[in-house]
Amino acid sequence: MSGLFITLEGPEGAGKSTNRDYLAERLREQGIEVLLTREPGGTPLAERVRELLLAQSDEPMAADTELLLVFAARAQHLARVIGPALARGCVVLCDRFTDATYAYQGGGRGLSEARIALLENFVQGELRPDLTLVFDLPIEVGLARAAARGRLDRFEQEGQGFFEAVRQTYLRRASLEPQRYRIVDAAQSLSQVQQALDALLPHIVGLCRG
Ligand code: T5A
Repeated sequence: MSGLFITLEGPEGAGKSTNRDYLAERLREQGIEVLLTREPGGTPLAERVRELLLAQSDEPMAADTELLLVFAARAQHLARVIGPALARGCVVLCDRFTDATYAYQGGGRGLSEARIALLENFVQGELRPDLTLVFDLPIEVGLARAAARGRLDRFEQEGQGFFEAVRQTYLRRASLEPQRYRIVDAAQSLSQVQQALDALLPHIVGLCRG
């Protein structure tokens, strides 16, 4: 695989989608071919799995079911979109990936990291992101931003403890592998966050150009 795989992560309402688009613009200005995508989703079939994951339902979803659905969507996304894009040398900017599984299904739901790692290896082989930007902010700030947009999805209705565990899992993973992760203070104003991304741009462009 000759492209570059960049993922954007963080708790609810951290500004991942907004800043993914901003970063894509900056990279395209440098003549870099960029593919934007997201998880869960990224293909028509994986988007249908996303709907199952986010929808409220009278039947509670077992944590293992949730985990398997996340990885089922990911297998499809990798086969149809991410893998081919990396093979043709694209920079892939993906809004959430497997770090979200460790954060939500691991930290939030309490599933073991070993179980998640088993599926990660099965579905992804050796593929891991080359760079992961973690948009970090106090969970109440992110939840307020998400709530301002309207109806909450199934995850957004979880409690404070769930989201605190999500946030701490991201921070712990980032501290264990500092060469892959960059933490962005997402509680700042949008223009300050984008200044922070501008400061990271030379590093990102350097990675893109190999
Ligand atoms: N999930 C996902 C799992 O459980 N396991 C997995 O493996 C994966 C991949 C959906 C859910 O799926 C779960 C986690 C999620 O709960 P999602 O849609 O990507 O995933 O998640 P959300 O966090 O819900 O997406 P959001 O769209 O809410 O958040 P974003 O993308 O972080 O934020 P964004 O850019 O849409 O911004 C939200 C609002 O805030 C404003 C924006 O304009 C927007 O209105 N905003 C700011 N306002 C002030 N200051 C700033 N700095 C701002 N930045 C953005």
